[in-house]
Amino acid sequence: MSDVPKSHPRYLSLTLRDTIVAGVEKGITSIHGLIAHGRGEAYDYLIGEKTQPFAKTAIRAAAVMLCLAEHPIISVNGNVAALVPQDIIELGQILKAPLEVNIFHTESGREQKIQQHLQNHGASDVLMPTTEGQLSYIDSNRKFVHPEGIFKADVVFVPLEDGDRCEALRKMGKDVVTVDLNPMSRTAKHASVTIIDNVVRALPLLCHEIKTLSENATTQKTLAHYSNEAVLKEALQHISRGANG
Ligand code: PTJ
Repeated sequence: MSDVPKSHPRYLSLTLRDTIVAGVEKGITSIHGLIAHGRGEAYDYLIGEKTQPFAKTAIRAAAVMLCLAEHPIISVNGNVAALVPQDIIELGQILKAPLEVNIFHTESGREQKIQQHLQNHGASDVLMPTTEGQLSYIDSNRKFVHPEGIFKADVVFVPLEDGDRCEALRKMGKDVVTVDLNPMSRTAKHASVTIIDNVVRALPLLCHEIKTLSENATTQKTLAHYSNEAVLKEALQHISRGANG
């Protein structure tokens, strides 16, 4: 870890950078993940580095969608494994859903390192990509999935996605819940529910929302009234108000 003093005005953002750099050093995060993180930082800056109302609306819908799923699955890439290992494991435990390692940039041994990293943090059920399960409409490494995981799932939680798989999953009739700071990304536009927030803030809130839901009886009304398009529009309006204000 670097020696950023706690008094630094950008302490949180700088420690997150340390975390993602450590992910690369451990071999779980791709070097490309640093670029993706930088892009995320820029959008986070624009949304005010806080969970905004449009994200809260999406978190509520995401909680309901994941709770109502018959076979929910949580897809984990190199950035997510580095930034939020504990929260992603907790989400799996609350939903009783397995985690599945699925990465875009193929690097020898990285999938196994992510699996091991999650297990070191206490995960018991971590599925791995296979050649038996393959997604249609996609040519990248992300097409290799587990037959009992992403292949079979009706709802896929895919934070920090690069777009191609989100579209493929939707074409295959699956619902996709994503977390993406960029409201203009292909993933944000194609997902069923897009949480425009930093994954480090959104995941604890999502876990809390699901716990509260299970205590109160899950309601389909939230989903019936949810519009992902409206959420994306609100996020863009929020960004442009900031830029103009
Ligand atoms: O481990 P791999 O090989 O699967 O690679 C993972 C990355 C993230 C590198 C890969 O999926 C990729 O290249 O993604 P993109 O196309 O850069 O898209 C990532 C999206 O996540 C961008 O829209 C970023 O703005 C957004 N993002 C980055 N960091 C965060 C984020 N969204 C939420 N929270 C973040 N911390």
